[in-house]
Amino acid sequence: MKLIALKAINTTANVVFMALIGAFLSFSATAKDNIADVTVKDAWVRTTVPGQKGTGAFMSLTAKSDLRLVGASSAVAGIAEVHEMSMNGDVMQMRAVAGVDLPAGKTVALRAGGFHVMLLDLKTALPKNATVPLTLLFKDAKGVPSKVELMVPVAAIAPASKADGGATAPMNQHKH
Ligand SMILES: [Cu+2]
Repeated sequence: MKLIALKAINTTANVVFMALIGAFLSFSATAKDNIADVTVKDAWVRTTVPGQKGTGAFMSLTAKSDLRLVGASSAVAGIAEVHEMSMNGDVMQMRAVAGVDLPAGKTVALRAGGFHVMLLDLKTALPKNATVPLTLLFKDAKGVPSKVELMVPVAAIAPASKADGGATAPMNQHKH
């Protein structure tokens, strides 16, 4: 009888131990999913016409501490890349870049003709007034990753900058 009781205690201890391991693992996962302290303003994604497979996302980013925009992802795109557009003579070219530096406190614009987030292999047409989920991926100087999740409106042209300077709502605060 005593032996059984001890076994039961032992099992309970194991369960507690496993729960602690689980808590530790989920804490580790949370640390990998750091929310970047970046203010995103005036974000928009350009509309597409049927059959169009790529489009750009534009916004201004202000990081609280030195960060680098290193990537993006979106449920509507098979591929999302950080791109830079530039003029080569008369020809507008764009290419994927490794990242865009966001010095602390400095607002960096991703806009037509410059840096942008390129959404490729689009899975759906993006008509005006649609909303696109977009995750921006950052790294700090030590390589620690962080991210920001957004719901970005689709528009044909850059929306006028909001007078109140309202930040684009993070997804978890987004209201319909
Ligand atoms: Cu591009």
